[in-house]
Amino acid sequence: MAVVEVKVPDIGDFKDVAVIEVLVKPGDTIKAEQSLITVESDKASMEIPSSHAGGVRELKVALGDTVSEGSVVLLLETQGAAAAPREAPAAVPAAVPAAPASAPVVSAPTPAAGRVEVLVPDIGDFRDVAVIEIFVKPGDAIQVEQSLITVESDKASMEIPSSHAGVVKELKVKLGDKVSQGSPIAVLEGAAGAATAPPAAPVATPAAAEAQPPAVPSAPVPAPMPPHQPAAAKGTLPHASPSVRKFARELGVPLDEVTGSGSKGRITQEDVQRFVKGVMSGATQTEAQKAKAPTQVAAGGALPGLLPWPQVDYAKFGEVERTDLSRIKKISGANLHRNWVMIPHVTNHDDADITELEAFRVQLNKEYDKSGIKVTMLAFLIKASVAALKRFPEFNASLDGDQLVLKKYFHIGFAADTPNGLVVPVIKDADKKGILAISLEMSELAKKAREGKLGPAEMTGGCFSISSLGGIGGRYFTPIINAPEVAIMGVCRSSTEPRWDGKQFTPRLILPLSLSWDHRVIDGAAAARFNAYFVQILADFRRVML
Ligand code: CAO
Repeated sequence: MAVVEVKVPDIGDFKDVAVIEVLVKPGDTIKAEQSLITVESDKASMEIPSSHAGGVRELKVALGDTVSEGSVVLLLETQGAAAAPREAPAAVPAAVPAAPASAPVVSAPTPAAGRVEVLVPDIGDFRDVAVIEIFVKPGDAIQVEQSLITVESDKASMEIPSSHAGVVKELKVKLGDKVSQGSPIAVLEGAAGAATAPPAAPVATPAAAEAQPPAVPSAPVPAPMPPHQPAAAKGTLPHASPSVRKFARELGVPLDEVTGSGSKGRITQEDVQRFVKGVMSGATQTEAQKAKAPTQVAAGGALPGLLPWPQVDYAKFGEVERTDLSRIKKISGANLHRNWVMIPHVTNHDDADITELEAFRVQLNKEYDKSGIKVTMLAFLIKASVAALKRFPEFNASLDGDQLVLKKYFHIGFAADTPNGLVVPVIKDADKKGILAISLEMSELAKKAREGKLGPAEMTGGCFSISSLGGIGGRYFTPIINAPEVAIMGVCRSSTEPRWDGKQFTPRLILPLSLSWDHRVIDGAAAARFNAYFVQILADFRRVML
């Protein structure tokens, strides 16, 4: 056993660069070539691999530290003869992306006066590297040194800046193209003096002094780089260009919580903006916010002003058994709790006379007996919901800050009881489907739900939900609104009851309904009208066509 100091290798012109990610921790066993830290300059980021295999004894860098060639990254405990520290580990230079992106861009004058073709400069060992971001488009006026594209190799990404100011006339690259030194990036027009400037002359800006092409490591790359190995403790590393990382840092956005929409999950500036928007609107929570969220009450925390959850030793009173909550129960529980706490719920109960509708349903089931389709009451309730949502659009809405988002589509969710807990599959565009199609789709979705095979797309986008306990029993209940929807219809078991028809009591099939609604959006009169209309439709389903 020996202890090796793993140092930052020759990383070209990268000097005093910030450590933005530490990918290993004391106790980790690492392989030679495994990435240890990511460093970042203004324009490029790169991962620094280990020269040796071994166990991490001590980290010598922390996030935010600045390092240069020779800085000690960590102490590694290694086995056997290979343990002796090596001055310039052979494997390391392979990781060195050569050029800082502020290197001057060689440009070629084009025949047209005032036009210049901006080329990829000397970027050291970067060859045939993929274009992963394009920051400009034809018509854009750009400045000298403004980033044009980001290129990426296995280990590092860098932005390529423009050598000239001007207006982008034509782009010569597209996403996914492979470029090397000399590849054309764009044609600029109106580049003052650009056409006459000697192609290799450094751009006359204050940045020019440090904008020299970097010292390219002379050692040839010995081997292809191993694939990126994320730190076990941190999970997958966020994949983003330096400018996006910088942008996220400025806004305090935790990049590892942002979902990337770029190729291979790369995080773009738009993704960061979307994340911020989500957090500001309350639609997204950061991990830090979640840790403080009231939904943690059940785990032993307490809402401000409320008593803490009682801690009871149940075994003192008798035999007990503990089981873990299912994944679905944990997720739906947290959602239901938030909705219950945050939405001012009111529930209106009503009764619908479904005597004729049930007779029609039974008749249809006889007719379609051999087709494999079972016409369910729930399908009629979905269709009735669509009609009521059309009549009362504020029920087909969501709150977004001070605005109401009124939906012009009709996607209806239905609560399904599964062995693992409650899920709400959604019938999309229920307004465009008939009772048979809805019945068929519902039974397929309910089957998938029970088998735990529903995909996220089948459970999102709902406008209004129905929770039917009709197959089980009960009279009325108070369903919890499935936010960001603003209302939900609860349905219980129908039963035959005497109803006065003006002359006598007659037996009628009565369906109990319980409509919960968000009092921030809907008021009591509207809810009563919604229910009255719903009841009217169920009593005479021909009205659905009106
Ligand atoms: N009144 C009387 N009988 C009813 C009825 C009602 N309102 N609704 C359904 N039934 C009958 C059906 O006709 C069927 O009878 P047959 O077997 O004789 O034909 C039986 O009850 C079973 O129906 P079902 O429940 O299987 O079918 P469905 O279309 O009514 O419901 C589904 C499908 C997925 C909604 C249901 O299986 C389910 O999961 N329900 C529970 C929903 C739930 O948990 N809600 C609570 C959410 S809040 O925690």
